[in-house]
Order: sequence, then structure tokens, then C-alpha cells
Amino acid sequence: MKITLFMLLLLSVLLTSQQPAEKPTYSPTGNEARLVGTIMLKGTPPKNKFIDMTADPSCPDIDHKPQTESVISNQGRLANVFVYVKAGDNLDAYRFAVPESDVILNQRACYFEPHVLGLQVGQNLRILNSDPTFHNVHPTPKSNPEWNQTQVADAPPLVKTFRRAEVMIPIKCNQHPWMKAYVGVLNHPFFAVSDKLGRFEIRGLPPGTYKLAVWHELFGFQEIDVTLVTGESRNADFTFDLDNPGQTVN
Ligand SMILES: [Cu+2]
Repeated sequence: MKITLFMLLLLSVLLTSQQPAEKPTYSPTGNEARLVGTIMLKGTPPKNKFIDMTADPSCPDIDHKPQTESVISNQGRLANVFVYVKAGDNLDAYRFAVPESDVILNQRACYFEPHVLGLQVGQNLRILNSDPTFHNVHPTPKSNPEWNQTQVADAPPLVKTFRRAEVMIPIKCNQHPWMKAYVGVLNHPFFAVSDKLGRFEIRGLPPGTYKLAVWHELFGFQEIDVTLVTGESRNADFTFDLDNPGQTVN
């Protein structure tokens, strides 16, 4: 009996001593910096493909010519690029509060909306079905648990969280093979998705040096180093040059 208690005590001391020190939660000081930029596309991208939705007659939207969304560009500016801070001393030093707001992933006319999105570890992803048909939502992560779940018409939202940072997690629908979305999960709020004019903005960065990375589903990854001083608003543009692909590794 005495030995058992002693062993338990020893074990608890060992376990406690091996806990990593808790990082402080970052609280804004008013000195934060901002990153803005444009994602450019040089060269002729592959054409998006026609989607045959006849297998599910409830899918096609009469105002929408169904096409894949792999390349959405406008006058050499590229949308749906995930832009994120990949590394930096401040990211190692602090925890960043998880927003209480949910991130929405809708399913409408048998597309995921938006096509590319980001959220923080532990933040709610609220998945809606706005269609008169059923979907089967199926993320295929590498570092997080995989799941798939049917969502019938008028079903309540699925609310999910991710436990670990991972860029990017593909999401598919087992019912409609053309449906694709990509989710970037991070331990901090410093990410954005380029809009239809290729623009992005990341606010609230503590001054410091960072690795800023971008990802596109066909054109891969690029990254640069940026040093931000107090209150700075810095421009950081990227170009995916299809004739000279450059970096494609994460
Ligand atoms: Cu579906």
C-alpha cells in the first residue's frame, strides 16, 4: 500500500515537472502592424473545367454555368490564395485568443462557399446545407482526425473544430465528386484569402520578423521574410509566374 502511494506520488511529480511552461496570451498594445498585398498571376492558366451535375438534378443553378474553381483570376490578379504567417518569434512566444465567432462553410448549388477559408485551432467551423439535396462532408487532413458526415436537406449545421494547425486541409463531398474546399488551420489569427482582385490584408501583427507564405491549390507555395516595425503598414506582393514556377514547396 505504502509503495503504491509512493509510486503514484513520484509519477505525479515527474508528470508535473515535464509540463511545458504555459505561453502568455497576446494582448494588443496599439503598436501592431499591418500587411497588405496583391497576388499576381503571370502566364496562361489552365482553363476551369465544365462540371456535369446531371447525376443530381437538384444541383444546377440556372444562373450558374457549373465549372471547377481551380483558377479564379481577373486581369492577372489571382483569387483564392491562402496568405498566412508561417513562422516568427512572436508566434512561438505567445498564444493568440481564439475568436468566439464561427467560420461559415456553406453548401449552395452543390458548391462549397467559400472555396478557400481559414480559421484558428479550436475555433468553430459551422457547415451549412442550403441545398434541397444531401451532402456528405469529408475533410481529408494529414495531422487532424479524418471524418465524414452526411448532411441532409434542412439538417442543422455541423459544428466542428480542428485540434492542430494544418495548411491546407482539403474538404470534399462524397456525394458530389466535384465539390472541393480548402481550409487553413492556424494557431493564430494572421491569415487571409485573396479576393477577386487578388488583394489581401492581415492586421494586428505584433512588430517582429516573420515568414509570410502563400498557397494556391494548383500553383503551390511561396514564402518571403518580412520585418515589421511598430505601427507599420507594409506591402507584400507575390507573383505566380507560370512560365517560371519557382518555389512550390511548403
Ligand atoms: Cu455534396
